Amino acid sequence: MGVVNVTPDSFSDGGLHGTPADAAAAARRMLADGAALVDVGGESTRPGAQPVTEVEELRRIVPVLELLAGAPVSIDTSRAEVARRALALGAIMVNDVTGLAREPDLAGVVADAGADLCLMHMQGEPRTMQLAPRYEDVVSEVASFLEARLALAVAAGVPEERICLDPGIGFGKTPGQNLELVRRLDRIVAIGRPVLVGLSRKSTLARVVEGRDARVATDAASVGGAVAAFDRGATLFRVHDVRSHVEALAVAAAVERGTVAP
Ligand code: HH2
Repeated sequence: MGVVNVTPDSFSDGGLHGTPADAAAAARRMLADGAALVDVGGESTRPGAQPVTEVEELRRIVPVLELLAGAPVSIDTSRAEVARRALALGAIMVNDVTGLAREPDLAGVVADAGADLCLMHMQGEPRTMQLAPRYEDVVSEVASFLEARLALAVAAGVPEERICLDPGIGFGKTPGQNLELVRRLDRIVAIGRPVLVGLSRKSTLARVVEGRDARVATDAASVGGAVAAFDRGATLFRVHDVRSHVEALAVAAAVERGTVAP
């Protein structure tokens, strides 16, 4: 899954795509590089980010989705109305970083459209989530949350086969908690749905490589994180540099199979 942020303030690519045409061109490059889908988002969820209005979120994403008609697009939103508009414009998946906590009606919108749904765990909200993340056991708490949200989505009519789960790396978690979630990813995988991870360029990886104050990790660090998550059962990867991840994960998968051809 290639990341296409149409925001002025996203943590690694904020302001990168100046116009809708730039964003759509970047998305098409990611698909040409081997992405299975592109995740278009109009509201930054980086630590400290302020929410944008629904009108502004729509203003940012609609022109990009219009230009991407026919391409496999996921919409990164936690708002039901934004999801509804995006699905009407051809998006095939909704990626909700609040796991239906912000607008539970979103599940019905996904169900009506017959779309896929990604449910992610977040503690708190982006504006404050990194101030004091607190867990007894981060892995079992994230797993319990995801199990409960999966049940909620299914009860709202989204078929289980259309749902994937995401531990939400960096969303209300310390660097140690993020690494622990990847180390024990088997607990999330055991829920029985495909697991998506977003480690790409996140500060936990930069901390590992560069020390305390680093904020944006390199693509090499990101690839290392993705391969470690793959080894523990992740099957979907939300990434900025698609080509390096496609190549690294193709090799990791070939080693897993023990054959060159899939
Ligand atoms: N991470 C970000 C945004 N959306 N969605 C899922 N499912 N998983 C993630 O880990 C995830 C996500 C944050 O990264 P980015 O989009 O690059 O930055 P921003 O939120 O500042 O736009």
